[in-house]
Amino acid sequence: MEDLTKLSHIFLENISDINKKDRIIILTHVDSDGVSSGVLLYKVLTKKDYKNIDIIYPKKGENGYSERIKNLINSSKPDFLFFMDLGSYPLNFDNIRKIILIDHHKPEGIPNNGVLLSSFPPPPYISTSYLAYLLLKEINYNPKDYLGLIGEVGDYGLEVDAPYFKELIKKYKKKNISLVSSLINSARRVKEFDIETSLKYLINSENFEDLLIDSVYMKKLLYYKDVIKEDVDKWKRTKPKFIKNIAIIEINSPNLIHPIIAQIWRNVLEKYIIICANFGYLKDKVSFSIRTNLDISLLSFLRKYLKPSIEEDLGFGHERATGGIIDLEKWFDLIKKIENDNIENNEA
Ligand SMILES: [Mn+2]
Repeated sequence: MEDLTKLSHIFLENISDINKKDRIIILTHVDSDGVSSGVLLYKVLTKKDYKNIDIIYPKKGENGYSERIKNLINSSKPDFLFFMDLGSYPLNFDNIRKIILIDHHKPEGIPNNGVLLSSFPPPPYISTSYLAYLLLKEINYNPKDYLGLIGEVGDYGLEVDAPYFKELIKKYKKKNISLVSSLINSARRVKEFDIETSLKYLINSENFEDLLIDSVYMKKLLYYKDVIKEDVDKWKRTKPKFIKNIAIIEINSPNLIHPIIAQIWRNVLEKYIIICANFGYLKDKVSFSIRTNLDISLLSFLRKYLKPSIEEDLGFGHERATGGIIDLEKWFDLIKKIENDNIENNEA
């Protein structure tokens, strides 16, 4: 990644342009990194007396650059738009003074009037919430450290080599940070897609301890966590089908567990490309996740067979973690292409 001091200067320059009465929209991803990023920024800005702020997020199965989101943003006429943890694409929005993107995915371009603050490429592995924390700390805006940490642990786990990480993990304890992070992730994984609860859970906290007390939010999130655990247990033993070094696992769950199942198999079949396809998450669609431990680019792998598409959230993300949501027909076509390609390779 670029030098943090340099990035924070760019950040300060752009963030200081915002007037107290400006309309600000924070558009954020819905996983623990996204939700904690959005809330971290929201809390910093409200403390600084910016009053006209809303947090919005993509719907189930939607990404941050869909037509619906574009229309929603254009009709609510923000002066400033923050894009958190949603990647960066060269899409244009009307009449927005500035778009500030904070992210760690591989950028595909930048919107007009956009400034991208990115920790890509790693190392160090710095998630969006952690990058937001580091940037805001660097410019003395006093961000809440635990909000940065929750997303970092959600995306990259407990053994990260990032600034201040060791001391923060010690301060808040591995077990507790992991719990909170997985509670937030559970809200977006269950079929209810209850982001309002995970947002309120974090917004209502003044310090990390508040997240560990028995609240209505926590009760709900604990229930979601159980639902997901049970469902993962149910599907994790599904036998893969193999095409050369590609393992395909087909499941049928209403919950967003395909990334977890792919992750589990990634660690079992270390020399394989793992594709977990979920036929039950969205009606008439196949939602799939690709993971691998191999030193290859899954983005390039997938793009060999399919054109990346924003509407299908297809073929973006990370070199070792990507996926998409496609029609059944397109899915079977993809499998056919992979089969043909690998049979030819076998013969060569
Ligand atoms: Mn992230």
